[in-house]
Amino acid sequence: MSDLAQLENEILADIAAAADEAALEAVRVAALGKNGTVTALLKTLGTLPPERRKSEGPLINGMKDRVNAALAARREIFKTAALEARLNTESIDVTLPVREAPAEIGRVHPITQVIDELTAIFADMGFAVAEGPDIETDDYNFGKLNFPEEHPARAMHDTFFFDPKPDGTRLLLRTHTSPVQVRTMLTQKPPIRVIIPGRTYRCDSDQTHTPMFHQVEGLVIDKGSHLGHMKWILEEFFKAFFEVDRVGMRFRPSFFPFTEPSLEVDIQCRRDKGEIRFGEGEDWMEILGAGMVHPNVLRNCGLDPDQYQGFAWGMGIDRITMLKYGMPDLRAFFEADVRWLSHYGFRPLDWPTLAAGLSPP
Ligand code: 2U9
Repeated sequence: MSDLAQLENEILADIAAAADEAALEAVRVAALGKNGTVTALLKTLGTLPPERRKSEGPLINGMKDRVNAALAARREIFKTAALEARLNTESIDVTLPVREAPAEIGRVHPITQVIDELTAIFADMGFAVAEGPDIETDDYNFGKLNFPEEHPARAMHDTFFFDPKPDGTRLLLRTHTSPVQVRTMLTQKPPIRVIIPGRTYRCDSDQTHTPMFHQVEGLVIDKGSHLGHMKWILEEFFKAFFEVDRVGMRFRPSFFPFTEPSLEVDIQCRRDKGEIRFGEGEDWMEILGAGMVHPNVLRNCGLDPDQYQGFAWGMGIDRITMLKYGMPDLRAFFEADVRWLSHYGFRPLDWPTLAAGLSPP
């Protein structure tokens, strides 16, 4: 056997014996790499006289082609084996129950749902949503809202204060969303129609109070705004929110530093075996506070009270959520218990719209 044939047999035997891709690559490099045995033979061709080059060239090149073909065939075997191994280990049991998509498992918190509902109702009446920071200045939370210095109304808000700064001023956690109205009036020209849903904080904790709670306030400022407009807006809101055809409302005089006159609003209801129905019955439930924006507040926010009037209202979101969806305990809202959320929460794709119905069927 010629040396060439022997070398070829050796290489083909090595290829056949290679146990995996790495071993096969080593055989290839030893034969066809820069310093490989076949490469060395090919290099000698250039130094041979023309007749020998003519006779030996096809022999060496033929051998190189057969080695390449053997390498490719062996590689194919490895590939097929690897695929088969994967198919054997990655089998799918089609009889297993289908795992639910995250959008099916997740739940929207009832407060988020109610904020989305409020937003849909007021957006339909031309209101924009305004937002502001939870950490506020004393001036925006109290001063501009006509709370006199050292007035008991400030103490009634049970404020969480931060440590005073060197200049004596101190920040606080907003006790109501009203500073957002202040910010809106200072930056936007009337007519203004906004609602402000958001978190508020008071140092108060018992069965019906949590230190963090949610409010929605509304504000309308224009040249001829009056309480008649507000009555219509609130009536439309309650009918849409509680999904009833009519609501009886009762206005009682009240006091807030930031409104004059100030009033409290009750809605008619019937209490029946622990259930409450709105829009009918002989009972009344206090639901919100409201009033005409105090002229001092308008002035503090850069508006001329002789030119502009406005009305505002505020209510607790947590409470109207409990009333609408029959939740007995306020504290459960903030306990992050996934069992409570899967019972009371809402499906993420049931987005409330006026056209499709606010609350899911
Ligand atoms: C500006 C002017 C007026 C917002 C108002 C109330 C009455 C009110 C409470 C109801 C229940 C808060 O969650 S609650 O404790 N709110 O009674 N809020 S008028 O009046 C404003 C706000 C901002 C510049």
